[in-house]
Amino acid sequence: MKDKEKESDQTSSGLPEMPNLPPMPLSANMSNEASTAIDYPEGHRAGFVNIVGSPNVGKSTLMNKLVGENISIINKKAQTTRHRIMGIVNQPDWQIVYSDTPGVLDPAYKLQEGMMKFVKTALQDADVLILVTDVYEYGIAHEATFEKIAKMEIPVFILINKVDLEGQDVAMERAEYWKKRMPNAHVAPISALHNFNVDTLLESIVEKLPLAPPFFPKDELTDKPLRFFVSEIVREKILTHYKQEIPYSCEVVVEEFIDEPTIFKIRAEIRVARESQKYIVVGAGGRMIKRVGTDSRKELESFLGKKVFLDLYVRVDKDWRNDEGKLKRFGYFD
Ligand SMILES: Nc1nc2c(ncn2[C@@H]2O[C@H](COP(=O)(O)OP(=O)(O)O)[C@@H](O)[C@H]2O)c(=O)[nH]1
Ligand SMILES: [Mg+2]
Repeated sequence: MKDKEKESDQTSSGLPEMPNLPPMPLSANMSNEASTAIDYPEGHRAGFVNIVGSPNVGKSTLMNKLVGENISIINKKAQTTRHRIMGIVNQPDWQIVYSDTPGVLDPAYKLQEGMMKFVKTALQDADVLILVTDVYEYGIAHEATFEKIAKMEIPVFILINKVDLEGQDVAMERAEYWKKRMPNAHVAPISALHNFNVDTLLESIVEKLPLAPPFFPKDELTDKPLRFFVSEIVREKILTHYKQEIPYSCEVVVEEFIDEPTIFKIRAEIRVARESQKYIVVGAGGRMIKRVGTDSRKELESFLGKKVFLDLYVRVDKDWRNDEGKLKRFGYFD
């Protein structure tokens, strides 16, 4: 009898049956329909335009400007972006799937290894590559990545960002430097923050797109579900409010996300790596966490377009940054 029961737990392939998972809320514009179901005109162009570069050069700012929506969080602290985030721009006869990626670096811990994996796949599946640098940079933060890009046969744009901070001379000098280092690349100065040269860039990108059907339904804006953006908004507030290692030791996990007619009820946990960090994040008398909560709720309300009740907790998740199992659950590894 016991054996029989055991047997009934197995599917015909011999693998245990999938557990009954609760449904994941998806954003309204998310869908898993195959691209064959989408209508598109003859001569349609589509491609993956992937944005890479050193930390803090303005990749996410550029991505948001190109997409026209704030889908990637921006902060003056380095390593703000931890995931590969897609932003889709649609026109009747073309579709661009941009990918914002974490800044390139030599990984010092497992989380950063996961972040670099996103960069690696973005290098592999790009139809057009955008390497963002800024007026201060010679070379990029991870030379091996640069060597890889230099050997690519797809169109590569090298964009020298933040030209608003330096004169024309510096921009010209940097452009010469990059043209020498990568003669096949299209080099251009931009200011993502001030929208300088961004429209011209878009036109050049469209010209380089291969003939292809759309990859996503034409009304989709991103590949990520709404709750991903919820955790990112809270994480951005953590980057703003805390110093030193705290932002790099926090992960935000959305534990509950209930969409009611007039309100979103959200429960999120800030996971820290050590007990001492928990005290800092909570702050004296809970003052710090309250500030993060209030700021997050305000931004969530404007992002979601509805009232938000946000329940924010802090929990120690010991050394999560180096735990592959946990990182998998947080979406950093497949
Ligand atoms: N002055 C100036 N600052 C910029 C520009 N683009 C981005 N920034 C700033 O640079 C910092 C890093 O930007 P972010 O987009 O998060 O960089 P990422 O790490 O490469 O994604 C932020 O404080 C931005 O506001 C620009 O064109 N000019
Ligand atoms: Mg970024």
